Amino acid sequence: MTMDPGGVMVHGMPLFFPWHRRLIRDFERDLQAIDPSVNLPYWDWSVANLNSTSTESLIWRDDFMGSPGSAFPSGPVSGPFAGWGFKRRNFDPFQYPGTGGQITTAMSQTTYPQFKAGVEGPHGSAHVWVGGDMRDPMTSPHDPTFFLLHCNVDRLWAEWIHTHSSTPGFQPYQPITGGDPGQNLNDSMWPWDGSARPMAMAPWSGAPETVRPADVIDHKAMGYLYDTVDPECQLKLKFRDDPIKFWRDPIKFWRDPPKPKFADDPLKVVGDQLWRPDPTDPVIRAQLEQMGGLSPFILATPHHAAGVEEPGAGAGQ
Ligand SMILES: [Cu+2]
Repeated sequence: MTMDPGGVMVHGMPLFFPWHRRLIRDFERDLQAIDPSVNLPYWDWSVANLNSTSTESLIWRDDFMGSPGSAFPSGPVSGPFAGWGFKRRNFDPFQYPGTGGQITTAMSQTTYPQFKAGVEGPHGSAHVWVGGDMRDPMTSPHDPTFFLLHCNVDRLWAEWIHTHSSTPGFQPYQPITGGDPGQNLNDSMWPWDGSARPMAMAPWSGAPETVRPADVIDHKAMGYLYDTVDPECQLKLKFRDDPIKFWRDPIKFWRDPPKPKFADDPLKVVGDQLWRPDPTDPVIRAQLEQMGGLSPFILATPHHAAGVEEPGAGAGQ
C-alpha cells in the first residue's frame, strides 16, 4: 500500500506526510465502519513503551500487537495476528528503535523539507527495526504495526504544524507550486484521483475523489485528535474503585478548600470528597507524568508522603 512504482512517489518525496495521513485515516474509517469504538493508536518508537516496573513491553504483548518474530533473523508472531502470514525480526521487545534525539531535531526545523527529512529517516529505521515484512515498502502494511508506526509519523506532522503555525511565513507543506508533478500543494493524489498512474486501483478507479495535500493539512478537520497536540484530547484519568480520600490539597495549605487546579486535575472533587488516582496504576502514572508540572509526590506511591495529612490529622502549616 505504500507502493512506489512508476510515477507515484510517496517516499523521499514531499507527499510522504499527506499521502500516508489520508491512507491511515481511510484505514481507521474502515475499521470504525465495523466497530465505531475503534481508534488507531500511535506507536512512539522513540521510547520503550514499558510498564512502570520495566518488566513488560506494553506494545509487544499477546493481547496487543503480538510478539517479535519467533525465529532468527525473522519469523511469524504470536498474539492476535498469529497466522496472518507476515514476519517480524526476532528483536528484543525491551529495546526500541531509539530515534528520540533525531525527532527532537526534526521538530525544531522550520521548513517542511528539513522536517520531512528529519522524520522520514527515523521512520525508516523503525520499519527496519521491526523487520520482516515491515522492511519493505511493498509488504509493510501486512503487519498491523505499520499503521501504528505511521500514526506516529502523522502525529509528528500535526505536532510540528501546531508548534510552528504562528511563525510568520510558516508553510505546513511544500512545494506549493513548481514541484514535481503530483507533489504540489493542490495536486490530486493517487490512488484517490482514480488515475492509472502507476496502476488503477478500486474503488477509486470507478469513483474518483479529489484529495490534495491541501485537503489533509488540518488533522482536526479530518475528524481526529492527538493527545500531544490538542488540549481537548487530554487523556481521561482513571480512578480506582477504592480511592484514597483526602480532605486537604497536598500542594496548598490544608485550610484551603479542596479544588481542582486543572481541568483534569488528578485530585478530583466528588461531592465533598477529594479523590486521588492510584499512582501505582501504570496507566494513571503515565497520564500523570504526561501532565507534568505536578508535585512529584503525586507520583510517589504512599498516600502518607511527607507533609500530607489525612482526614482528622488536623495539623496546619
Ligand atoms: Cu513507512
